[in-house]
Formats: sequence, C-alpha cells, structure tokens
Amino acid sequence: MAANNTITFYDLQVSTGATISPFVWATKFAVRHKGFDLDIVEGGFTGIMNRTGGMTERLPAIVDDGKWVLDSWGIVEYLDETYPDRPLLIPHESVAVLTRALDAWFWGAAVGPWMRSYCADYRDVCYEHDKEYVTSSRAVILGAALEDVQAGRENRLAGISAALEPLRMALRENDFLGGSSPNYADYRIIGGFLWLASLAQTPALASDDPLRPWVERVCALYDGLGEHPGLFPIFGLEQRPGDVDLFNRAAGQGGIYKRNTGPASTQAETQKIGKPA
Ligand SMILES: N[C@@H](CCC(=O)N[C@@H](CS)C(=O)NCC(=O)O)C(=O)O
Repeated sequence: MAANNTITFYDLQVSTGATISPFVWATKFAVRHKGFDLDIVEGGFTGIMNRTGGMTERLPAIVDDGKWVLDSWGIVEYLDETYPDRPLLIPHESVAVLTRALDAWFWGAAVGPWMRSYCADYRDVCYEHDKEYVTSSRAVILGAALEDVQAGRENRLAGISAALEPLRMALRENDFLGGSSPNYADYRIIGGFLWLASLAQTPALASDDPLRPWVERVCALYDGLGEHPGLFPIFGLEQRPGDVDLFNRAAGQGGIYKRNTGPASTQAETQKIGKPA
C-alpha cells in the first residue's frame, strides 16, 4: 500500500514546468483517479537514466512503496490489479480493447500530424539543456530538420481538426468517454491534447469546437490537474477561405448516429436515392 497515500511519479517536463509527454499526462490522471497523491520527481528529456538510478530510459515511471512500475499501460494494469477496491481505470475488459483502438486512431489522425506541425515548437519549449538532443533525435524520427517538417502547417491544421469528428460525435452525447464519469479512455486521449497544449505556439482547434467542453471538463479534474499555467491555448484556430470546415456543425450524421425510428425517419433519404416502394 502506497505510504501516506502517495506514489512517486517521474515526470517529463519542458521549460514552463508543464508536463509534455502524452504518456506521462495520461498516467498522472490515472494515478489521481485511483485516489493517490503524486510525489513528483521533476526533469526533462536528458538525464532520465540518472534520475531513475538506471531503471528506465523512458517515462512515465512510478515507485509505489519501493516497487518500480514502468510504461503507461503497465502502470494502469498495475494500479487496477493492486488496488481493485479503488475506482477502476479499466472497469471492463472491453474498455481496454476499445481504448487501444481509439488511441491508435487518435495517434494516426491527430498526434502524428500535430507532431509534424509543431515539432520546432516542441524543441523550442524544452529546457535549454534538452534542445540539442531533442533537435537531433526528433529529426531522426521525422526524417528531416524540424523547421522543414513544421513548415506549411497553416495548410494542414484545418484538415487535422476536421479528422477529429469521431471524438466529437461521442462527446456531444456523453460527458466523458467513460460515459457519465471518466475512465482511462478519457485520460489516454486528453494526454494528446495536453501534450499539444504544452508546446503549441499557435492554436490547432476552433474556439467553438464541440470538443472544448470535454477538454475543459477533464482538465479540471483532480484540482485542475490539466490546468497548469505553463500550457498554451489550443483553441482559437480561424478557418481561412478554402480550408475544410474545422468541424461538422451538423451533429450526428450517418452510421450508428442515424437511428431508424420508422419510415418517417428515412423518408427523405429514400426519396433522394430513388428507392422504389
Ligand atoms: N511505451 C511507453 C512509451 C513512453 C515514451 O516513449 N516516453 C517518451 C516521452 S513521450 C520518453 O520518455 N522519451 C524520452 C526520450 O525521448 O529520450 C509508455 O507507454 O510509457
């Protein structure tokens, strides 16, 4: 049992003091969801091995009463297995399956494209002593100099915003991805938004984006865990002439959202497609 209800938490921060990593953000929320306090070990990208006594090169990592636990997903499994009587992060095995699918989609649709649109901002907000490593390592990952990868982002941001429609559809009808209360799906996805907010020098989403109430609702949890003063505004993107719509203003179209309640609900479409009686 965590001594004094506190878990030691190895953070990954930038020069504003805000957490940067989406994995680390998700895990911070996860530990607080279980009702534990965080004893934060601060630091940036370089020196992780030194800080952790050689235990890991990657963060997050936690120490619970002397026991090291690594990896964001590993930490969630550990917390639910070790503390099953506290609020569950994964309250049913289906939540794990669906969260992994959602996370994979979200990285392809948003986190990856945002990384290519904000990679120089990412480097610029790091601690001075991290900048050389972050510049060279991220150029290897992205395949070119950070300024070259980031160039032209103004032509890409509208499309990335538009691609988030599946999340908007779910969160227009529910307070949380967990339904009426948050679970690990919420924390996993908010991690990507908070990663962006830790570095974005220009907003990525419209001020009136339907995702905004959910983002603000999750950030306000646990005494405003996601409201660090070092975060930058991610809402405020203006749609330019020729841009795709930043989000779909006609909510709930198609698929599971187009409920069949009898012929009156399908008549207009039936006429349009010319189906014979
Ligand atoms: N699978 C790991 C991935 C963690 C990871 O890649 N963390 C990155 C930050 S996003 C890191 O520690 N990077 C250190 C570095 O770049 O040297 C997890 O889920 O915890």
